[in-house]
Amino acid sequence: MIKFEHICVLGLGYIGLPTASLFATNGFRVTGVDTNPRVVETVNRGEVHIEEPGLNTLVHAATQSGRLVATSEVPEADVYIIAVPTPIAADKRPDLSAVEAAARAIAPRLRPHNLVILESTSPPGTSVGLVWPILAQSGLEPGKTVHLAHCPERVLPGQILFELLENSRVVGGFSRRCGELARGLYASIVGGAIHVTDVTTAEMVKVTENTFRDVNIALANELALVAERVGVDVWEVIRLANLHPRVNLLSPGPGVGGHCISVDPWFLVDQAPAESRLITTARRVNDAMPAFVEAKLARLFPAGQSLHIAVLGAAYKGNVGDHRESPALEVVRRLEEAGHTVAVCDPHVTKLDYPPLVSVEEAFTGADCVLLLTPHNEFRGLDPDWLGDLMRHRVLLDTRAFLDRKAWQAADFQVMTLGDGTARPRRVLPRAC
Ligand code: SAJ
Repeated sequence: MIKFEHICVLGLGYIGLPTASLFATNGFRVTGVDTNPRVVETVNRGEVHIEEPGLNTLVHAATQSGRLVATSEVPEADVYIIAVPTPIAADKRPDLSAVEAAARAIAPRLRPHNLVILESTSPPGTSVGLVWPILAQSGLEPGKTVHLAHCPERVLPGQILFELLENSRVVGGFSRRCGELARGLYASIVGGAIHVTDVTTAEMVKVTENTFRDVNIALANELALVAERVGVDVWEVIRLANLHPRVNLLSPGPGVGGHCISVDPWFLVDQAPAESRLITTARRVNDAMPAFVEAKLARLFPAGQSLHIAVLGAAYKGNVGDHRESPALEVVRRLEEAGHTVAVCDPHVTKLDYPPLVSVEEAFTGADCVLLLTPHNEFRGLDPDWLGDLMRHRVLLDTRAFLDRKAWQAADFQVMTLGDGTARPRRVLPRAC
């Protein structure tokens, strides 16, 4: 029976830091490794560099106990967990350089019976085709003297800690034994079921989950475009269609952002471009939504007019401060490029290079239109009467159908949502019908 005591987590980001802290607070000795010296210093002070509910307290507890220490050097350990970013490059191809660098840093430290786990979401084939050949340079044999598994993270930003503990996990082993060893390790922190499969299947499962969500959202977004043509409200269509027991459409919006759903489908496309036509189209439909928002807004005012637009939200989704790949920022960029003045407020985003964030009052003062892009709960508490008095025109375009339409209408706002059918008049039925 192999006993794991010392875990080295490579990458102290959204997944690595909570995972390292959870293992530490569950009795393991954990070394967290990050290439960014500021991250190492912050964690060793018991603080966090990312915004996630509850993470501060957990990291503080882990470092206070002396069981979590951050460093920039990979030590010898029993288990290595790779939790580094796997972004896409400008050409939409996966950039696995951080995974490769992590594997290269681990290889010289490997000893018999070590377990190496890739947690980073990766294209199917990464463990076998990229990670293992590098680890094999240690002279150890896969599935025999050293163990390799893929345990993709599946947690939702904004509720990472809860989901790390409660979600089920899929664990893929290079061999059955590798999978069982990884299952045993995760069972010490995970309350949900742990399903063991082979390593490449586990990689594809994770990417499939996010691709499913992306394609579903793309369908909702496409329905919003169709509804605008037909002249009906897509939100009412989706609400009623979802009453069917076998229909579960997600919601339209200004696009799909974040570091997961807007990225991971490209991992499948990269593996099989000719076969991934639907997946590619879904990505393109979602990426086209910021342009659709801009066009819908432009139609509300006389052509050529330069507007002052109050934007609610910069984060990629509601109630988080993460603005990576945020469609809100793409909408803002487009509006500014079209000559409009845009004032953005976001109570969750703390660091943003551009645009500068302003208070709600500043954003609304003199505005021709309010544009809601991110559904933060705080925006539900806004007082349309007071804000309307600050504005030049009382117009609201709510891309998430999030605000209380009746309350804003009662304050004399002209209220539109994305896909509400107001872009064009309702089409009459063709005569043949
Ligand atoms: N969005 C819509 N309409 C919807 C739902 C979401 O437009 O109906 C948009 C959001 O506003 C956001 C984007 O999609 O811009 C993605 O948000 P999300 O909440 O759907 O997902 P993420 O990226 O925050 O987290 C996903 C999750 N995957 C699945 O639910 C299948 C999470 O469980 C994964 O762990 C995470 O990706 C990841 O790390 O891969």
